[in-house]
Amino acid sequence: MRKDSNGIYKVGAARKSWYCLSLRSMFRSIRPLSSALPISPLSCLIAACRTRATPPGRYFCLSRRQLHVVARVYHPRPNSRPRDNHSQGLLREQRPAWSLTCLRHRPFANLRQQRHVSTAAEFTMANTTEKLAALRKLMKEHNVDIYKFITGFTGSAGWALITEDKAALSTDGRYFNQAAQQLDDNWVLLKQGMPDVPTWSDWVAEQAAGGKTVGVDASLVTFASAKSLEKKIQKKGGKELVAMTANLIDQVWGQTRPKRPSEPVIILDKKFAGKDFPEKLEDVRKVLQKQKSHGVVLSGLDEIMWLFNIRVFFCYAVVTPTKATLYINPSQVTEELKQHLGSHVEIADYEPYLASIAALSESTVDENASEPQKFLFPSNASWALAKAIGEKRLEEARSPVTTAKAVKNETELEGMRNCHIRDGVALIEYFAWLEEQLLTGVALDEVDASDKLEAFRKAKENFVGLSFGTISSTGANAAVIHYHPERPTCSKIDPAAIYLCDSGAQYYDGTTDTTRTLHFGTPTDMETKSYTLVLKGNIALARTVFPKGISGYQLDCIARQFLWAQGLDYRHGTGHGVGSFLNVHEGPQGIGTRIQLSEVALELGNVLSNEPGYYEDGKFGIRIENIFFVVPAKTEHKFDETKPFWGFETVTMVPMCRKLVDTKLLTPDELAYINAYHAEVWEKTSPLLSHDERALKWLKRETAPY
Ligand SMILES: [Mn+2]
Repeated sequence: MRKDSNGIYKVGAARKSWYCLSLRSMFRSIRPLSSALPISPLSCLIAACRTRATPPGRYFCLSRRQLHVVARVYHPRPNSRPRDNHSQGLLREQRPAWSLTCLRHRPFANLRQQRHVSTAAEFTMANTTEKLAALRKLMKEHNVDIYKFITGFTGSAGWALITEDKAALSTDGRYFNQAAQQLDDNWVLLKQGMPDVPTWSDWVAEQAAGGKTVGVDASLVTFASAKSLEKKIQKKGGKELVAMTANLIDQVWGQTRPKRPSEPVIILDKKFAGKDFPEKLEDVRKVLQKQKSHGVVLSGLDEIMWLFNIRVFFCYAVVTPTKATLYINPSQVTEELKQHLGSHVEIADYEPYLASIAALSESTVDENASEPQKFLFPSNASWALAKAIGEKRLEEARSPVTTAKAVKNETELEGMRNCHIRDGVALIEYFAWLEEQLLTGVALDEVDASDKLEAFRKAKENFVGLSFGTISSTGANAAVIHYHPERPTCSKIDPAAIYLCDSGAQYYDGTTDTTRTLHFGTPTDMETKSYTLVLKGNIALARTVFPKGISGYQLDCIARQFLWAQGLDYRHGTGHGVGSFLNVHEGPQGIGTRIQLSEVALELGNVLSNEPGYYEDGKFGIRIENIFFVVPAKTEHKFDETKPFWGFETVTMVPMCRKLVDTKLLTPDELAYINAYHAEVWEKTSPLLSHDERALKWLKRETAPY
C-alpha cells in the first residue's frame, strides 16, 4: 500500500475494493471520550467527529436517534457555555475543545405528519445518492478505498459496507425501525438476527468472492473481528483483508486536523474508589503471574481509569510484571498526577503510542527464554494494537482489569446505594413537578422536561454530569428504544399518553441509570396490561435466587416469561453491567440473549440493570429499569458447599407507576414485593424531601400499600 501525492492510500491493483466502517469499533477507538465520563452514543459520534479532527464547517452528522442532523462544528469561545447538549455529562475542564451545534434536524415521527406540508428538500431523508456516486467515482479514478460517514443511519451499533455497486447497513433489533426510516434506496438493510439475513461479515465475504480486497482501518476494528473476517473472506474466494494503518478521513482532512483534547487528569479519592491503585496493580500482576504472561495491554479507557484511580481522556497502558506504562498526552500530566502515580507508573507520550508499544514489546523479548513470551490481549482491542505487540505474541484473553472492575468493592457498593437514593429523590421531585405542570395545562416539550430533571439532579451532592442523554419521550416516541429529544423537533408531552423517561447521572460515588414509564391520564387496557407484564418480569428477576456459576444468559428469560406467555417480547437485552463513576454500560457481565453472555458467570459485587420492556411501534413504549447488585442469598438449604446461592439487591429508589399497574394480574407474592419495595423507597427518600411538599405528596400516593 502506498500513499499518492494527495496523501490517499492506494490499495494494490485490486479492481474492486471494499471499505468497512464499524461504528461500534469506531466508538471503541474513541473510547477516550466515550467512556471517560460515560456519555451517549450520539455523544460518542460527536466525539468521533472531534477526535477524528473535524475541522470547523458544515456537516451531515449522524445521530443515533431517529434524527437526521445537519450540523455545524465550530470552535467555542473559551469559557463559553457549550451549545450542544453532548458535553453536558462532562466537567467544564473536561469538555472537548470542539463543539457542535445542530442547524436542522427532524424526528421522523414528525416528518410523517409534515411531509405534505413541508418541502421535501428541507428534510433530506438521508439522501446518499450523490455521496455514494462521488465515493464510487473516486474509487474508480484512484482505485482506492475511501470511507466517509455517508450512511444516513445513525444508530450506535451498525456497520456500513460499501462496494462499487452496493451499499449495506447491518444493525440489530434496537435499530430496525429507525434504520428502515432513515436509509434511502441506495442501501440494503441487513437486519441482524432475523432468519435468512446474512451477518455483516458473511455479506462482506460473499461480495468479496472472485479475488476482491477488503480494506479496513486497523485501528477501528478489533483484532478478533479482523481475524474472523479474514478467514471468511478467504473461504469465499476473496483475496485478502487489508489493514490500513492510517485513517483515510484523517488523510483527507490533512493539515486542518486539530489537536486532541488536553484536559488535565482528575485523581479519584480513595473514599470513592475504595482501593488504592498500587493494590489493584498488584492484583493484576498476580493474574499475570498465574497465567505466566509477560504483560497485558489495556486499551479500554475505563480499564485504565479504574486501575489507576484517575479520570482522563485518551490514553493507553501496558502492565508487565515489573513495569506499568501510561501513554498519555503530556499536556494532561499535572504535578498532582505525577505525585499520585509516583514510582509505580511510568508516564510516556501518547503519540505515537503504537510505535512505543511496539518498542516496549520488543524490549521484553528474552532471547534465552524457553517459554513463549505472551501478552494478554483483550479480543476487543484493535487490530493495529495487535500488530504493534506482534500477532504471534498475543494470548487472547479477557483483560484481568475488566473482570476485576466489574466486581465492586464495599466502598463502591455503598457509594452506589447512596447515589441511587439521591438520584431517586431527584426523579421523585421531577415526576411530581411534571405531573403538576401537565395537569394544570402547562405546555411542555420533551426537552423542557428533561432540562428540569437535570436541574433537580444538579442540585444533588457529588453530582458530576449525566451518564447519558436523557430519553424523555411521549406517546409513540416511547416506542423508539433509543429516542433522544432535541429542539426544535421534539414533541410536546401529551398528558393523555404514556411518558417514558430513561436517564441517569454520574456522581463521584457512583453511576445511575433508571427508567420509569408514567401515565398522567387514562391508560388503555393494553398499556396497563403490558406495563404489568413488564413489571412482573422485573420483579421475578429481582427475586431470583441462583447458584454461583449461573450467567446472565440463563437468567434472561425469567424477565421475559410473562410477556412470552402472552406472545409478546422486547428486542433488547434485559440488563447490562454498570460502572462505578465509569461507563453506564459495562462488561463483561450482562443479562440477555447474546450467546457471549453465557460465558460470563455472575459474580458477587456485579452491578447490573434490570430493564425489561415492551414496545408497540407508532403507539407507545414501556420500560422499567432498576439497578441491582449480586449479593449472597439466604436459603434454607445448601445443596453444594462450593456453589453458594446468590440473589439481587435493588438500589434504585423510585416508585412504580400506580396508574399503570393492574393488580388483578399480580400474585399476592408480587403485591407483597411491591409493597415492601415502596415502603423502602418511602423510608429512604422521604427524609430528603421535606423541602418539597409536592414531591412528598406524590411519593405518598405512589407508594401507598396495595
Ligand atoms: Mn440501562
